[in-house]
Amino acid sequence: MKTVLSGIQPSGKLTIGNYIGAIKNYVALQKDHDCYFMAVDLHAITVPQDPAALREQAEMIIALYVAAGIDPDKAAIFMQSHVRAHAELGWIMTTLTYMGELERMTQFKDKSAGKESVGAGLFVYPSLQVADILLYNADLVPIGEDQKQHLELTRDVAHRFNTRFGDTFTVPEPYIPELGARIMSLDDATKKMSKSNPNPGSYIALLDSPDEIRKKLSRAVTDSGREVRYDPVNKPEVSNLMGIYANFSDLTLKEIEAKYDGQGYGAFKKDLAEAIVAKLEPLQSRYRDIRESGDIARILKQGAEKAAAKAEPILALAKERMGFIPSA
Ligand code: ATP
Ligand code: LTN
Repeated sequence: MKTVLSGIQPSGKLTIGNYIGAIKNYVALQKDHDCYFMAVDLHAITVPQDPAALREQAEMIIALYVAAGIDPDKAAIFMQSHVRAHAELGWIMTTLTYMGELERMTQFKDKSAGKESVGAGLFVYPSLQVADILLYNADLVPIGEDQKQHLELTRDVAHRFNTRFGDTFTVPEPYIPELGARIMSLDDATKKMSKSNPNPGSYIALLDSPDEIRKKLSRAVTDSGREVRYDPVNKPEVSNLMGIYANFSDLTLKEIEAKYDGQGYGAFKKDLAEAIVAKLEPLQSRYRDIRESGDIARILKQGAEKAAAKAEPILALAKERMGFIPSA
């Protein structure tokens, strides 16, 4: 059985971009893979986080994983910081990553742009991600397109380690959705929808109320035409909304075009809002049940134990290959 690993940062409220780009595939992959899904809290602190908000956002991710359909008895659901091997292999991987490689990372460039002081952790962030993935010998990593560059770095560092110290790590493959790999902001189709965007109108959060969802979609930017047609180059805003629609319904892009032929954007946006509400309402109700059940601590304990059991021997082997004296 192949191994799957992925994670989301507790750095804000999860959006439909996180759902389409990542969580939807986590749910699909758990059926026939050995799965590890975490909230990457050690990554989230590479930009300043308020402690109370960090805790709340981390719990939110875990509860949303379960509410979205990840079964904690099938997949390990855990906090990155509960499995200490992440921090340890993370350090080791910073020593195997080149400065030039880190300087080329677009996520670092985007997140540090215009900031006066930037923590060194933001720069070495990708090395920790390399460790996250190699620690489980993951074969597949479900991610959105923005993470492709980090995955390529992971593959390069895995090769580098294997060449220097002998075959140790599996070289992972990305698993990126065909439609929805990059959901764009509702207010600006040149920017990725992102949970840390200060404008809440730019994203739909998985926990937004039905009325918020309707309002945000009615305000979503479109072009001045009235044709519902998939053409990402010339009609990026409408094409983005169509991609979201296809992901939240059983309709294909062609069927969406046919359905709204000659109708303008009003009816299309209204139906899209209802399609999202219909999917999110049951998810939100499961979410509330899980938060109220007090079950999260147990899920996290079980998940961390399963994750550590897989990770520890892989870390021990890597250290031994590098020449560390094994502890007795
Ligand atoms: P932040 O704004 O804090 O950087 P984010 O919303 O970009 O966060 P991450 O925690 O960085 O989310 O990403 C979690 C997963 O969701 C990753 O696999 C990422 O590729 C995916 N993802 C995030 N945003 C989108 C999006 N707009 N479209 C598709 N996938 C996305
Ligand atoms: N860098 C990712 C989050 C992340 C991740 C991982 C994703 C950290 N470790 C391991 C997949 C596998 C992000 O910003 N979305």
